[in-house]
Amino acid sequence: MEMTTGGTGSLSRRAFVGAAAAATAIMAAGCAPESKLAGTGDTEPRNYQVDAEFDENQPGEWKPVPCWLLCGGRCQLKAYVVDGVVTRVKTDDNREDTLEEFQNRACPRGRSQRKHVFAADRIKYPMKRKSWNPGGTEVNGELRGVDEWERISWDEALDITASEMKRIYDAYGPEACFYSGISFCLFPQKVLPLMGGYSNFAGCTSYGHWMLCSGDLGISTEAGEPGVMGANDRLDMLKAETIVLHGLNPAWSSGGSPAFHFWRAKEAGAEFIFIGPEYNVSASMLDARWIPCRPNTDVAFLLAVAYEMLRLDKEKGDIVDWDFIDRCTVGFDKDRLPADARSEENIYDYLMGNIDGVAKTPEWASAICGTPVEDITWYAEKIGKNHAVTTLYAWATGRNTAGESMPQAALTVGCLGGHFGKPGHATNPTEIYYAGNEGNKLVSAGAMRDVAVSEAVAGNPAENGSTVAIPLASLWKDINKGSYTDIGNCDWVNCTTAGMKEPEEKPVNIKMIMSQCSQFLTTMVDVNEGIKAFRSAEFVLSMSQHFTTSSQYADIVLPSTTPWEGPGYDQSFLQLTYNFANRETMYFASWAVAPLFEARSDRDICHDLLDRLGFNGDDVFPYSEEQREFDRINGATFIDEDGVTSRPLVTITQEKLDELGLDGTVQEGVIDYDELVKRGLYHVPRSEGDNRGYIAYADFVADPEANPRPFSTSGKFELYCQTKADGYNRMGIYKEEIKPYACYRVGEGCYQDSFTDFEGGVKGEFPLQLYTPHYLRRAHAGFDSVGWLRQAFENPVYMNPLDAADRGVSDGDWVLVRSKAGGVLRQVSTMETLMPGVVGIPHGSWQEMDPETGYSKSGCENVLCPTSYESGLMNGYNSTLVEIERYEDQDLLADKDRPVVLPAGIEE
Ligand SMILES: Nc1nc2c(c(=O)[nH]1)N[C@H]1C(S)=C(S)[C@@H](COP(=O)(O)OP(=O)(O)OC[C@H]3O[C@@H](n4cnc5c(=O)[nH]c(N)nc54)[C@H](O)[C@@H]3O)O[C@H]1N2
Ligand SMILES: Nc1nc2c(c(=O)[nH]1)N[C@H]1C(S)=C(S)[C@@H](COP(=O)(O)OP(=O)(O)OC[C@H]3O[C@@H](n4cnc5c(=O)[nH]c(N)nc54)[C@H](O)[C@@H]3O)O[C@H]1N2
Ligand code: SF4
Ligand SMILES: [Mo]
Repeated sequence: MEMTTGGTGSLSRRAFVGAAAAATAIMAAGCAPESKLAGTGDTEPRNYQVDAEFDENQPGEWKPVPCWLLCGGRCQLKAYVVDGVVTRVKTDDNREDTLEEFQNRACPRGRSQRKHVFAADRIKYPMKRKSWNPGGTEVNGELRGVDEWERISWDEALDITASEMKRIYDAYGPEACFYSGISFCLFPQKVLPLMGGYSNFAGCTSYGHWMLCSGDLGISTEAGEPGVMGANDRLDMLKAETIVLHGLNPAWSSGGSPAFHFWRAKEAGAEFIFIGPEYNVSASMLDARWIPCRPNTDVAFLLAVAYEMLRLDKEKGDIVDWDFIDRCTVGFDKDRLPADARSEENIYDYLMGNIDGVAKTPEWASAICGTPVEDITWYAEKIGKNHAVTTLYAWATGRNTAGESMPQAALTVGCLGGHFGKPGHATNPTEIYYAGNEGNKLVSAGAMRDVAVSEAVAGNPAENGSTVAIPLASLWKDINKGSYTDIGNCDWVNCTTAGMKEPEEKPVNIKMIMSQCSQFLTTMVDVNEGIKAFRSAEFVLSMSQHFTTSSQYADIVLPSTTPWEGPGYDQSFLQLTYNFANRETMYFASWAVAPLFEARSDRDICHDLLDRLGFNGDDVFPYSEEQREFDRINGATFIDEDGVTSRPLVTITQEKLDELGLDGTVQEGVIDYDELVKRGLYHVPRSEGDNRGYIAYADFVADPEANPRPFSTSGKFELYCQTKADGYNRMGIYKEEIKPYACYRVGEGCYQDSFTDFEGGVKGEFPLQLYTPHYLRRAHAGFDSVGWLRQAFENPVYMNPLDAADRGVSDGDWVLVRSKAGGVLRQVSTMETLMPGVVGIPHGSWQEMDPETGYSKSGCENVLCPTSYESGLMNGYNSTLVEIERYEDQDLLADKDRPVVLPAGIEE
């Protein structure tokens, strides 16, 4: 196995510089094969551009391996394995890189994946926190995060875990167990239901306000996530005259090939526009025109755009697509209200000022969103009906406290221009995994055999999922105060507001916290409250690959394998993320090495725990992972050249089944089994004019009566949506009534809140608006301890030079960033391309708290993002108000020089 120096603490400074230069070169080159670029992680500087030592003739083999985190992309990695040791990583080289068959090339994180798998902070053995003992009497919870650790055996670890779970479930009931993560992972799927259920959060960390009402409005949610499949495919995007990135940053948030699709559109002549608070790297790459807009003010901006479209249409015509409004929408004005409308109010009257006396003019919006008046007018004309406009929004625009009208404002503007269902025209709330290439999947994996826990264990109330749903925006605070307001939940898949209910106060009494496959102690708002919650529990369990924040604050840590280790890696998490590959690709990667140290797969851990909890692990996991992995291949299908017929992908012979000793179907496909396994992916070719293209909403727009939108009451796009208003208002968390049409509202953490006197221009205690971009160094919290990435990407606080000068700080200075929730220490990086008054801290740093001051030394931005009762089922990460001041402390280490946190007390 490779010995790695993944911890930054053990690398020399000179090596940092060399590796940082290499990573920058990777980014700049973007396309050179990894075998020529990768270093070995040893301590001497070397020429990373040409690695003369690498010899493909040495005995070994390239194995396609997964790149598996929630990173916004899905690319190919291949690991060169010599005697069970991975010596090199490269990316997709299965075919030439052409427009038809682009390569799925890895981003810097994927190219560093070797340093992630073989990281110094991989959990090597089961561990127990020294001052904690089972039984509930020797907890010493305040020592969580600072205590020492001891190595224990697997038997001991599983026995303790099972006995603690039984004790807590017996004494306090299932609701006392909080599963700190997303419920599609194995522990909440296969173990906790059998125990009678568990507590979980309500809402969604990801989609923001796009989650709650997109379906109700008629926006695409059929693929499970709001907006996925709501825009056209990559070849159609070449037909757009104008492409608007509204808050979108594919170069960072959709690693791999998507940036290339956008680049192709640029080459094909598209003009790009970026709307948001910073001129980000994607905007810069595409030479976009920047329309500045402060965070959390997009609704005001869009309302003024709609106002201007109507004005210009009246003045000179040809801006508004009235035919589209008539055929495909309801609710534009009082003559077009839907059947279920309970009010005469409507968006037209609201825009004109007939409802609240304020016309939504560019001047009105500009005072809020900071966009120059003439930019609003220019944009309104630019997106008129006769231009082929594709507008792609980031979910980031909905991760805002007052963003409940964001989806409807976007829809309204898109409908006025008629930008749906036609070549080159699209309006879509997100572009992450399928960025720049939306559409039905052209190749899919087969279903893996599985058995539902309710069937596996007779007589058990196994449908018990989460029994307590604490609104995520107040999650930790509610746990700490022992009660929460039940305002319902929403389904992450095909979400509508139907799940929102009238508020009901309920007690909550958490005694056990369990993490697996999520990093909520880093990724949820108000991390300091989260630490308090962790420290108050009787038992905290983490099933983890690395010594993450959630592991650092646990009592028992069970080492999980990564998908590079096998055999027997559970596919549940991986399977899900595989589906995020662009529509033309599906992965069938292999494992590369044996489990590291004593790590075991989540599946095996859950299996053995079930045995100890009084169940039979074999009942719940009756099939081998080899069989299930084979099912994915055997059942894989692709869409044939006619664009509709689904056919088997892989040729499987009886001899192959016999050789593998697995159950399956003999069939004729288009690729041989061995060839597929060697390649590790299948890529469906595309060409212009083929039958595999995709135009979102094409059927609906062609004939809305025959093809109604599935979740909107009227079957049309709802510019007046009674369901939206009723759903939001039912929860009772807003100070003012939410309207059935797109409406601007001042909420907690809004721009106006940064003033004590908005009209008078007097700023308050927290005058700066913080946004928290998804960052190329990490996939959320994933990759945070990888030395190469720390060296390549600083984790500063971005500030406009004017704001920095006002505070007497400049590049590299240490500052304290303070909000009402906590403090974070960072170095300043000034950017002219950031609106004054707006600052940014990259999302995902693990928390390392200074024990004396309580400030985050590691830059964990969610220490700053506050609990917000008004945000309810979503987190308003980008609505955080802060102040910044110089911080003098000679001992602070730049991020790249900070040692990786390792479990104290455990020998390395
Ligand atoms: N590198 C990397 N990529 C990722 C992830 C990751 O962790 N790391 N996570 C993946 C996941 S799960 C998701 S959900 C997606 C999220 O993808 P997005 O939601 O698109 O990501 P963000 O980086 O939050 O926001 C993108 C840009 O929006 C702008 N922005 C921020 N706030 C506002 C606002 O209020 N208004 C406007 N107009 N613009 C604003 C900023 O310019 C920011 O750079 O990313 C995915 N991709
Ligand atoms: N401030 C701020 N916070 C945000 C956001 C933001 O924009 N700003 N974005 C939000 C968004 S969009 C999202 S989707 C959430 C994501 O929030 P999370 O889901 O909590 O984030 P991840 O870091 O992806 O969590 C997955 C972790 O599980 C672990 N893991 C991965 N695979 C396995 C496995 O097979 N077994 C085990 N045991 N562990 C595994 C890895 O440590 C990884 O870090 O973050 C949200 N948080
Ligand atoms: S975009 Fe995601 S899948 Fe692709 S290489 Fe980067 S981390 Fe891996
Ligand atoms: Mo997300």
